[in-house]
Amino acid sequence: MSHNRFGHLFTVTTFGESHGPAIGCVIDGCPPGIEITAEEIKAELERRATGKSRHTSQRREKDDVQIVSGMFEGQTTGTAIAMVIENTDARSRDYNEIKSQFRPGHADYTYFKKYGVRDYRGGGRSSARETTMRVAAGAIARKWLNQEFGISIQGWLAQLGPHRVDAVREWSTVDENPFFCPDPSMVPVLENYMDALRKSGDSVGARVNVVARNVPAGLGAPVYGKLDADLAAAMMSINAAKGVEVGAGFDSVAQMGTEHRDEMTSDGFLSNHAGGVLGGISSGQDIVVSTAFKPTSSLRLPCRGLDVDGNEVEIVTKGRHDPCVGIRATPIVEAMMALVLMDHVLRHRAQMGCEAFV
Ligand code: EPS
Repeated sequence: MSHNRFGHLFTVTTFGESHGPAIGCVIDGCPPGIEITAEEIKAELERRATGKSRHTSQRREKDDVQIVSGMFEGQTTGTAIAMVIENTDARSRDYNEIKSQFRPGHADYTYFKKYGVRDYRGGGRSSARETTMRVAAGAIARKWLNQEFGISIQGWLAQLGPHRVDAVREWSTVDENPFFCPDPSMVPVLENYMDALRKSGDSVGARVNVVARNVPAGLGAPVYGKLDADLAAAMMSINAAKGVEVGAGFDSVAQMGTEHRDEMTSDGFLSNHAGGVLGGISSGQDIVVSTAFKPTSSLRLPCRGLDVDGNEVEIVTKGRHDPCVGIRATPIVEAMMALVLMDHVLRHRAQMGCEAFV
């Protein structure tokens, strides 16, 4: 069983818990010769990290990544890459009172039902802390995809609670505000909304979109290796993900065939309702994926719940929680897009040989 491993040829195995000594990953199948430094990986990690604004968890992790294998003189060697990050700011005492309680809406309950063991410290393995390593591995995949194919991957916040970001106004603003919002005029609205939300003690959901450009046609395979199925699985594996759409997604339900089909001309496709995937195989169009994140379930507002013995108890969660986990999800969906594409490029080459992309 390999439930902590992602991918087929470019595989990423993550390990570690939120309050354990360290988290880490092992990447197997990475091509040699990718020039990448710990600083470049750190730059990606910084985008996802907690404590970067008042709108996220105030836990302060340095996220100093140690590359302990698979790199020599600044490049990947082709052998297993191992990366480790120490946890330096875990505060397990915040969780003492819910040691034997299940937070409603949280994985506490199902982990216990499955394993019969309760690692109450910061959510243990179910913590979003694990996504750090996806971003670290994604940084390597991204770099290679860009070098080999000019593939670029860009995520953005498309909705936060009731506030929809209707249009991408300026890509450059995505990394200039704490929300990854592509519309600068929305940022003050989101700031005010989040300030009020934080004071109320409640949490809210969000939608994060991602687009991959310059993806060659041909990635993905019938019938259980569909690119869109793998993308959906990858996004759904992110903590708090509750829904994924590819292209027009659920809007397809109300569309007519004449509207949905992406007509083709010698100049290319006339629309992209398919989101860049036809029959599970990339078409060469932009790949567009949207992911819904539920509201954070760790709340200081009391609620009814159960303890491990089945007693009804009032539950109050302390600690440094994100009022909206979706705010930090943009770098994570980008990383998952990169990991899926990297794996599929290698799979396509493995089957189709050197001429795979002619
Ligand atoms: C998280 C709960 C919080 C967040 C954590 C994710 O953990 P703690 O209560 O220990 O501060 O800070 O996020 C991170 C540490 C991170 O690096 O993303 C959760 O339950 O998912």
